[in-house]
Amino acid sequence: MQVGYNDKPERLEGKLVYLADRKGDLWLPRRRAYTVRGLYSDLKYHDVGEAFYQMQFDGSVIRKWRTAPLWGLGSTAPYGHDGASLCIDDVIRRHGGEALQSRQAYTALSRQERRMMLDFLESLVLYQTDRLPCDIDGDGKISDHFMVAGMDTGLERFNPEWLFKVPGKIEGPTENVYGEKITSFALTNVRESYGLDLEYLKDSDGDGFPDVIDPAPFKRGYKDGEN
Ligand code: HEM
Ligand SMILES: [Ca+2]
Ligand SMILES: [Ca+2]
Repeated sequence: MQVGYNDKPERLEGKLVYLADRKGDLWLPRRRAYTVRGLYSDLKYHDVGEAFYQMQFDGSVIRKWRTAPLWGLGSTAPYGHDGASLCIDDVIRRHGGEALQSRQAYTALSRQERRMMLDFLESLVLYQTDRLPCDIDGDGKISDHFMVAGMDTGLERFNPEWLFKVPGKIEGPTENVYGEKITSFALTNVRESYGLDLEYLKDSDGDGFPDVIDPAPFKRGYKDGEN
């Protein structure tokens, strides 16, 4: 999904981008490389000092942690693998070891410069793709009343259930326990849309073992709970 800011409705909007080409009846994946922007991690392990060390129950000590991607930082407090830092300033000041110079550079900034740095880090917020307005049927518009399986689902957005082979059909307008009018997004065709009756998913006794591998497909429990 390509996401950009649209000045007119003043919101982030998405657009589906195909990573495959249609050839006859088949979709052929392009398999080309792509760049992920804004991850802010080297995805490597570093010793960032004692303040991050963790003693395990067997007495061994974990000294290296994988650099946590900073995207989403603004809404993912508390920080550090242990969540021991309640704010971003705290977790930066916890850095030592291989990151000592970075911490020193940070603490040497003026108050105002530090504020700018934190403002930037706090601006790294991830959005929920399934709530993002998005043109998923490719007609070039984002509909306010997107119809799926004959039901008005409201704002057109990237909800995977709309893209199923058998799209999810929502319950639609109803009343909640307070008598208020609401739209229920509960699916009324869960079995068909999720393919729960497909040969390899069908689970007649509902014990989590599909019939095809369940020695007793009509008694709950694998081999009736014997083993
Ligand atoms: C000014 C530069 C830096 C800033 C602003 C910064 C910021 C941060 C923040 C905000 C976190 C917490 C992320 C979270 O919990 O979601 C973090 C974690 C981490 N950072 Fe940095 N960092 C800096 C430099 C470095 C450097 C130079 C290294 C390594 C050489 C490093 C290694 C790590 C590691 C390994 C973690 C994960 C710690 C854990 O999971 O407990 N950082 N950093
Ligand atoms: Ca559309
Ligand atoms: Ca079963």
